[in-house]
Amino acid sequence: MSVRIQKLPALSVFFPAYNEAGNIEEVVKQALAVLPTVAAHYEVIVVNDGSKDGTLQIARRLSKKYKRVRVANQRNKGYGGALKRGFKEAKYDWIFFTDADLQFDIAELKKFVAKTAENDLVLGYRLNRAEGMKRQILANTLKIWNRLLLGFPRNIQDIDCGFKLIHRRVLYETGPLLSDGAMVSTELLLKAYRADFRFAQIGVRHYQRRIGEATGSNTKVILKAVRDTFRLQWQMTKQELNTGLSNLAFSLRSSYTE
Ligand SMILES: Nc1nc2c(ncn2[C@@H]2O[C@H](COP(=O)(O)OP(=O)(O)O)[C@@H](O)[C@H]2O)c(=O)[nH]1
Ligand SMILES: [Mg+2]
Repeated sequence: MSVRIQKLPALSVFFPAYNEAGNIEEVVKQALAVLPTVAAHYEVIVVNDGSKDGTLQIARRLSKKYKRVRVANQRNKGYGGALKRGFKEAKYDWIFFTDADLQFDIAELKKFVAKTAENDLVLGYRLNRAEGMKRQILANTLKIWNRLLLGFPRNIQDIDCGFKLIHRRVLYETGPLLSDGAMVSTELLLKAYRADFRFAQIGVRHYQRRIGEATGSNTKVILKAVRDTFRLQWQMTKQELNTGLSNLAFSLRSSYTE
């Protein structure tokens, strides 16, 4: 029988935020309303990724008003850079992150927490994708690209869904993440998958972005993602070569001493 967890002892939540002045307050409030129902202790971190609008000022004001909210500020590094900062700042074992643009409903986190007893990662997949044609074509191209170039597993349904609950042990194992851009999700999941971590997938609703601008599919972001794929592929090949070589050295050494 599977165990349904209702409340985690502690949970870190962070939001990667780039120019989300019109959304950040509502997102944080949504989190503060849901979190007491899913965790005994929690913290909320807004990772301001070099926003050019008033995101930082609003986040700072919220952090003064709510003691569980804090701000991590950095110059703009991209989605991956923002995730890395969030992981570094998070102090609890379970870490949840989602986008700061109100495209998801944080209340859906309850279903995710229920799966934590037997998993290391609980991954959202979008039941509907509230985005334009261009974006969907891009997403499908990226999916094929990931499969061909990196051997990405077919059974992970939605790599880029910005709604993930992860145990810290996964991050120790996957080592320092290489990608500062959008490829970070591919890198994280691929490494976790190869390290045999247990994962569950849950469908979540996706809502239209009402305020602010989605920059996830602009040319700069795409070019960075392409470059990161090659870097990732090279890094993983190197890692495999190293393991292969040390295994070989080990078997040579043991046959020598036998
Ligand atoms: N595009 C973009 N998003 C960032 C960056 N840094 C953090 N983010 C956040 O990453 C999340 C996803 O970005 P978004 O543009 O909505 O991507 P999309 O929903 O995939 O189109 C949002 O919460 C952004 O605020 C960045 O440099 N670029
Ligand atoms: Mg978005």
